[in-house]
Amino acid sequence: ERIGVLGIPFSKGQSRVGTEYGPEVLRNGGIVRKLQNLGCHVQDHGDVEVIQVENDDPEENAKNPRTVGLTSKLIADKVERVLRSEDICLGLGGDHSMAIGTIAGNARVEPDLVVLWIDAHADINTPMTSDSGNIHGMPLAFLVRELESYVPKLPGFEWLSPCIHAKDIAYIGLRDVDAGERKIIEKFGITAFSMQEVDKYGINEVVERALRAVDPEGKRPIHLSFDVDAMDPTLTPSTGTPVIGGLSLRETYYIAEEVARTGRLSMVDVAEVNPLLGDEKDKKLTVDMTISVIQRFFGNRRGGCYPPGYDIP
Ligand code: DIR
Ligand code: MN
Ligand code: MN
Ligand code: MN
Repeated sequence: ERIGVLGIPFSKGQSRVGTEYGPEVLRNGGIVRKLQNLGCHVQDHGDVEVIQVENDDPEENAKNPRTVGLTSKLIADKVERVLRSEDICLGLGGDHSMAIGTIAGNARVEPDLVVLWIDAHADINTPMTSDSGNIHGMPLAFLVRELESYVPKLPGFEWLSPCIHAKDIAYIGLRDVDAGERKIIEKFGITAFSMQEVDKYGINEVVERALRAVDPEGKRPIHLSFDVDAMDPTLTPSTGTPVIGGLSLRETYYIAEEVARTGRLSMVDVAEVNPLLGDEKDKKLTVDMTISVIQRFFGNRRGGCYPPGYDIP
């Protein structure tokens, strides 16, 4: 399997410094070598160029709109390029506004993709429903066709048109959802498994239902967007908006192993690692946990695995 790794050193979709160092700490943690050890053919495509627009005043309450919008276009172009030559793109963020570009770029290559969004948050605020004005809480609103009339064209976003349907999205891990987001989920019938449903049905049932809801026939490409705050903050403390009561390591591994097993992953986003938050121990734990989950998405199974072609020596 050919994996293209792409760094997205970006933080302007939210207000804390640090997520721009996500790609660096994940690379330093050995992510490329660890994927190679699984037998994957890994090509590191370096970092996307990020843009910083001067005097980027808020528009319709959204902060840094030009910076986020124009950087998202560069991300989309680069993701498209990577996916034309590789089987899967691994996008190392970066705050979660990165998904505007990664999903837009992926959809150019895989127009029939579905989105699995693993997050404590729904990230589907429109600029008007958002309290924070942070665009990392809005990426899906810019991408969903049914929301087009609810979302103003922000400066920097002229290039973007919505590319997915509300019914193509499934959430797992939600536990901090704003009122406007909840209304959107219900009004447009978005599949959403909060921690309440994870507790009620168990992670195995939740993953199966999520996959079946977006793709009953099991043949569409999967864009997996993983916000590390989906996991419990005891596991990934170095992140900007931790929420207690999150996914356990085993639940997260289960999601990753099952999604890998479909063989239909086209892109994995890894968002919101912020190595400047917490102490050294928090940072190391967050990076270690994140890398261990990424490996599960690319074939590392708890039951054991070996590279293609391997036999008993
Ligand atoms: C909140 C928090 N819903 C917002 N969102 C976060 O700012 O829109 N997303 N933290 O990851
Ligand atoms: Mn989140
Ligand atoms: Mn569709
Ligand atoms: Mn998020």
